Amino acid sequence: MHDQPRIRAIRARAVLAPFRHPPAAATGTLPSAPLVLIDLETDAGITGRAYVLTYTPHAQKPVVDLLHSLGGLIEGDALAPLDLEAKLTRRLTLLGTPGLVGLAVAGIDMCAWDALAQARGVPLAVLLGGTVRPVRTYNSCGLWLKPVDQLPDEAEALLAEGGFGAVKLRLGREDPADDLAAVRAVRRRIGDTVHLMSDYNQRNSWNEAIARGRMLDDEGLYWIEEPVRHDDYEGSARVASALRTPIQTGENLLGSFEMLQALQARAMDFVMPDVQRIGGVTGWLRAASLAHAFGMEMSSHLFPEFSVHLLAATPTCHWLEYVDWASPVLASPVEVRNGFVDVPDRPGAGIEWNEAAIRRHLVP
Ligand code: SMN
Ligand code: MG
Repeated sequence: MHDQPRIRAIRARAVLAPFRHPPAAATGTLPSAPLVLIDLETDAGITGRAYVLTYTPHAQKPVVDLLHSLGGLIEGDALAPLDLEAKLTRRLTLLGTPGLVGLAVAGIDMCAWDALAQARGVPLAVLLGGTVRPVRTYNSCGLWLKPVDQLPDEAEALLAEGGFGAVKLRLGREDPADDLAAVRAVRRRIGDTVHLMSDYNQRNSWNEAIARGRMLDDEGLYWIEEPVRHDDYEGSARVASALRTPIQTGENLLGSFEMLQALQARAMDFVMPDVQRIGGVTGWLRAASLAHAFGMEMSSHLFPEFSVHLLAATPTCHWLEYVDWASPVLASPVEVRNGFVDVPDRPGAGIEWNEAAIRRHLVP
């Protein structure tokens, strides 16, 4: 029998991390990033680390409390992520695990996988059977819903900061003509060889999405993301079959069973689960198998620190979404070189806190 570390405790802290480009999407705005930083301590002297994003500061304290009390449920348990997931899911079946509970469970799962990879002395991607390799990424840090004349300079600056070959533009202005003007202004500046992703953040009815999508169908967009409400799989499927531009969705899928339903409904051409909503590393692996079975390219949503490892172990690996939202509290933030992020060549997922910065941004 090999040594199996056991879980000692979970500690969680809330921080508000400042943005370089505060998000302003069709779904709303964020003044700062409300993060919950999680440490899972084991009896082997190894600490697993991850963070979750609550989108609103009002949800931070409840998630911290949930993490502390769920930590009590798994104290003394073996560091075996699949067993922990099964135990927590079973204990929470009557309540169900979407929402804040799901975020907490996903955060614990990510910490457990990180700690296990550290215990084995390998990067998370390697523990999952992949290799330390570069993953293609696009810059998603800017190009929010702002005046069209500001976009070309910003697009150019975003591309330059990591030698990016791809960038995402947010859509969903009141007047569809303004979205078209935004796409054209950015395209004119970045040229034809740079990939331009776009995101409606669920703002349209499916009729509207088709009408707006037809206006953009000849603009060479790499994908149109979330054209309709995220859970309207049938509406999204109608849009996908009406347009030539690929439809991308997935950031709001809660777990692999929802993903299966969306895939079966042909709701999208490309899929991009979010590691905290899909159920952590465990949920991601299940989602990656589904994407493989459906022959569908799979990208990530936010969380580049974990997602780079996961995409390196995803059979239909497509694009890493690069955002720097947690960078202010990380000791070694994700770095982009020539449009790629390297899987960090150190044990675990590679998350280490910048404690001095955390003290500055801590929510008391
Ligand atoms: C997004 C994510 C988080 C907040 C606002 C907007 C966007 C994306 O949908 O895909 O990055
Ligand atoms: Mg999106």
